[in-house]
Amino acid sequence: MSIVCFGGGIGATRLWRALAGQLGQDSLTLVVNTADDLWHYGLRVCPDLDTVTYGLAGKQDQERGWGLLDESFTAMATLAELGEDVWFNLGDRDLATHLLRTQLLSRGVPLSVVTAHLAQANKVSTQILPMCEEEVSTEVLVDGGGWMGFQEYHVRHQAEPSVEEVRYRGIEHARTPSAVLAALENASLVVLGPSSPVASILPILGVGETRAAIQAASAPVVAVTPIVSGAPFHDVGDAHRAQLRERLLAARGLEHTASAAASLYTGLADFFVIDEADLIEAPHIRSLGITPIVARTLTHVDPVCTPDLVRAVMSPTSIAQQNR
Ligand code: FO1
Repeated sequence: MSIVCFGGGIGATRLWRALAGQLGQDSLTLVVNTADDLWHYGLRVCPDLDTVTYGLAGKQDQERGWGLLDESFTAMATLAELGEDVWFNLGDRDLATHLLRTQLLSRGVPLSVVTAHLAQANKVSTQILPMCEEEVSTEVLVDGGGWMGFQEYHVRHQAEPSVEEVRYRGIEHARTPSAVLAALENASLVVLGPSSPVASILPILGVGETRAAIQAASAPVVAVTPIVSGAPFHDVGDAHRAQLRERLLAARGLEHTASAAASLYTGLADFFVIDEADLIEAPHIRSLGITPIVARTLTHVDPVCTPDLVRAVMSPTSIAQQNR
């Protein structure tokens, strides 16, 4: 079993951990968004790469969803004492990752090699691939303001202002890594994770020939909804991420619904996993040429849902076998 998974960040990492737990870490290849990376105090920070690495290593702070367990923020508190406006928090232990990454990059080591080194150092055997080597930056045009970087909008401005436009600066120069193409050729299943479609999946699909290579792969492609209508927010972070997703979808003229997310994967996804609460959206998804699969997806609200979601994500492999 060889599963190629696209997406990163908090939502997708929960699913990658569940799949790795069931099938083994070596069964997965993760292709991770780097368009929300930032340079901060001279350091290259790759939030989605780090979230999946820490998540698979069992070192992720589950409550925050990002950063490391047993973290302290003394360096940030000291920067504040020095008069800095600290709006993006790098934990003291997390800083070590950014220091090492930045030093290796400055010596000419490619991001993919740095990422593999960090995975190995964290005892993670899953292949974790950045979506590309080139720097791509998600930027948003906010209502009444100018263009700003993704993290500035998401963290500093708490995704409050509405967004008129989203762009992925530098994407035209980004090339699909050969390791991504090789993984897709050997894949038995392709998964588009429950990540924010506009922030975390579309930048990956926009790189070079990635979208075309997924379409050309013989493996079935299943996407998982990040949106469940009427779901209770687990915590403040959950509510904030929903608002961010909603604002970014609105910039594309889309509603914050599972079927709107599915519409972004038309011509690409064969299957789309929706939550049982959104059964009513199934006909709409079918009309997009995508087969809906219904499951209990809120694994962070109730861990009991995890086996059901894993079963749903894996089900296209048995359908593909039956059709052979
Ligand atoms: N998210 C926040 O809401 N506030 C932060 O200060 C913050 C810092 C941070 C540092 C390292 C890291 O890997 C992630 C961090 N995140 C923070 C999460 C991050 O902004 C996002 O949730 C993702 O970029 C979206 O996937």
